[in-house]
Amino acid sequence: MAAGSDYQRASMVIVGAPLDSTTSFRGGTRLGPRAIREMSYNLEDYSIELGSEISSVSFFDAGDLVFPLGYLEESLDRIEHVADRILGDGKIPIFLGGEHLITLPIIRSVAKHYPELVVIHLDAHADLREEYLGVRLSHATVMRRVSEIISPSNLFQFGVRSATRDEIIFARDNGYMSVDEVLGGLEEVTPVLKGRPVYLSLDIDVVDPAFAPGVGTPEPGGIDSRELLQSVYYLYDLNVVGLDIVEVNPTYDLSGRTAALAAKVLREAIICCGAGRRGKIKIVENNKHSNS
Ligand SMILES: [Mn+2]
Repeated sequence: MAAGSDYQRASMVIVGAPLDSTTSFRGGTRLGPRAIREMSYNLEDYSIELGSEISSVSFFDAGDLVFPLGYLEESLDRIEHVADRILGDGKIPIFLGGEHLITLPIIRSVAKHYPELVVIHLDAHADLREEYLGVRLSHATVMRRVSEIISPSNLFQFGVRSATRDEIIFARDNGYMSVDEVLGGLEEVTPVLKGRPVYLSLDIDVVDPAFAPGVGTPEPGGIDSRELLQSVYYLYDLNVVGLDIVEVNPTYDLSGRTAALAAKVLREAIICCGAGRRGKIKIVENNKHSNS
């Protein structure tokens, strides 16, 4: 919805990364990007909360990457290459998963361009394992690998409610983790992150399975869809240099509600980030999410 046709003029570029290689419990995330696009056509152009139209932001949809099935490293290299190109052109990459491992090659690229990079990670799972099922590259290890690139002290995790004892110890000793909660943690952390380059990695399973059942590894006890949307408004005051929305799995998405939520979150994120690029938009009255 509302994506322009001109790559050159776009400030943001959407890329579908339908990787579904290391998904351990139940597959299907490769169908995520197209389901999010389809649901986007149901949305209004206008965001009441932000007082702005998404069509006022110039963004381009580059379509989906094609991966050689079974060749994981080659697939990850392709993602990194595309991220390099988008960042090299001075644009914000927005990746739609696909499984969470896509975040690793994206961060490899973003960290090259922004050495002071901070990653905000919303997820039911810590994804901090040293290895999983005997391998180091997995959707369950992705944030551990990311922390090796940016340093664990630059990784901020929210909404986590599933982890091993070792993952919790690692997070407590080295990073920042807001267990269960999202909004309270963001309230605490975002003032400190202002001005720094920020990447958002959003695993849709941070939301409770009641609101987002279409995921590979459902974890009860999550936030509701309203709280996820409110979380995204924190991006408004931050210098967002890239983001992803991962793990939407249409195979288990009753009524398409997970893809619908992802599409709406994406609309709000695009407007928030676009506003930062062109000198903040005028916020509607009674909006408590921004003081700009
Ligand atoms: Mn997860």
